[in-house]
Formats: sequence, C-alpha cells, structure tokens
Amino acid sequence: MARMIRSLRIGQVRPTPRHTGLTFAFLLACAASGTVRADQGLVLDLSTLLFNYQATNPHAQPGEVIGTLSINDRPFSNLTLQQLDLGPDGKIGGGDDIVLDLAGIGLGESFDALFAGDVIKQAGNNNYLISGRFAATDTVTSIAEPSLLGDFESSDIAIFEGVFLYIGPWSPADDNDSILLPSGVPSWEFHGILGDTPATPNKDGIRGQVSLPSGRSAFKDGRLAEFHIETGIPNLDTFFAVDRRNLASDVKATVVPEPTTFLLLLAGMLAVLARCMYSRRLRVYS
Ligand SMILES: [Ca+2]
Ligand SMILES: [Ca+2]
Repeated sequence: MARMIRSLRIGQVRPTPRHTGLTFAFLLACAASGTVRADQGLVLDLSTLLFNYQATNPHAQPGEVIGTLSINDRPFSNLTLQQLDLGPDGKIGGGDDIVLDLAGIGLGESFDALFAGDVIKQAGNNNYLISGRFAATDTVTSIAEPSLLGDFESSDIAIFEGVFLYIGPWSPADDNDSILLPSGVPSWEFHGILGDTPATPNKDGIRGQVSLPSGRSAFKDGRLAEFHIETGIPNLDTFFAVDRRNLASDVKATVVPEPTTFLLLLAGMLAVLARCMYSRRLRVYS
C-alpha cells in the first residue's frame, strides 16, 4: 500500500461552489484510465456517518472473517449527489469536469445509507480484505429498494497519517443491470430536498433533484471509499483486533457508464482529506 501511495500522482478538477472539501478531495483522487469516454458521471458524497466495527473473531486465521463492518446514517449525516459532465477526457477528474446538477439532503432522517460487510484476514501482517454491500436512498426510496446499490470488495485498506481508509470497486449487486435502481426503466431520478440544494446548477430544472432521462442501465462502473480519522492506532492488525466506533465516517462513491474505468489516486485524496477532516473533527464528534 505504501509503495502504491508513493507512486500515485494528483489529478485536478475544476472546483464549484458546492464542492465540499471531501468531495473535492475524492475528485482529486480520481482519474480515468479507460479508453472509451463517457459523457456523464455521478458522485455521491455522504458525511458524518456512524462507523461500527465488531471484532467477532479477533484471532482469525488467513481466509477467516475477523470482524464485521456496519456504516449507516445518523441524525446529523448529510448527502450530496452531483451529476457531472466529464469533459473532453470522458473521465472523472482531469480538470475539465463541470457540475450539471445537484441533489442535497441535509439531515440523516431524510435518507438512509448502509454499508454492511465482512473484514477477512489475509496472509501476512496488516493484510485484510473487505467484502460488503453499500446502499443509499434518496428521500423517497428505502434501504429495501434503494436508489443506489452495489457490491464492494477490496484489499486496499490503510491507516495513513491518522486516517483509516478503504477504497475499491463498486459494482451492480445480484442480477441488477446497474448500480442505479430500480431496474426495468430507462430513466432514473434522485430526489433530494429543495431547501438543502443550491439553486444552480440545475440541469433538469427541478431544484433538489437529479434526473437521467435515459441510459440508467449503463451506469455499472463504480468506485467507493470510506474514511475517517483514527488517532494513535499504528496499523491494521491493531485496528481490527478490537471493536471500533466512529461518528464521523465519510463515504464517497462515483458511478459512470461502462466501460470507462478509473485509476484511483490515493495520494491526493489522503493529503486533502486529512486536512479537511482535521479542520472539522471538533464539530462532527457529538
Ligand atoms: Ca474529466
Ligand atoms: Ca435539478
């Protein structure tokens, strides 16, 4: 992981008024390596979630589940969905992205989000795999039938400069044709809250809503990251040995049409998010 982090470079994206620090950090950390361009992408930004890890089997052997992860919204959580024009490069990042529309939800009582997964010990020290599923709703859908749903599996897990982080691919679950649900229709809408969303940009003309009139099923290619501050924990073996709870977990996810792929640039993300999280941790712990 350390070698990978050192080898990565920082991308750039054009900032907008609505970019939060961590969304900006995540976009900084994304660049595409695909050969086929996409026109649009979605960026989902959830902040101040509850991170709960239970060390169900702390003496796990390689291949065994050592513990379970559950991350969900709480009263002060908030959500922003951005619809991006990916620019001439057809990729998230690259300094040419333009925000077309936004949907904001300012309190956790108005949406639901859930990451549920297993942490599996791998051979060697500080080597783990996280396998799970993440679902997010808008103001009208439910966790049982969410607006976005995908499976996640990755061994890119780290504690870096006081930030616990995992990041990896997020792909359609079960027999779903897309991360964006429900299936069976060409369009997709995400309903935020008018008062929690700036007046512009507003591509579909409905403040607080993001709309895809067609092409929903093409959105199969996702990336997801979770991160939060963990101080004084030297390594992953220590982290996963006991139960952990954190009230300031952030989940960021991108979804773009297949077959564009992403190369996630962790170095830029870690550097920027560490500064962002440090600046706000006093007010988010409650
Ligand atoms: Ca771009
Ligand atoms: Ca809109």
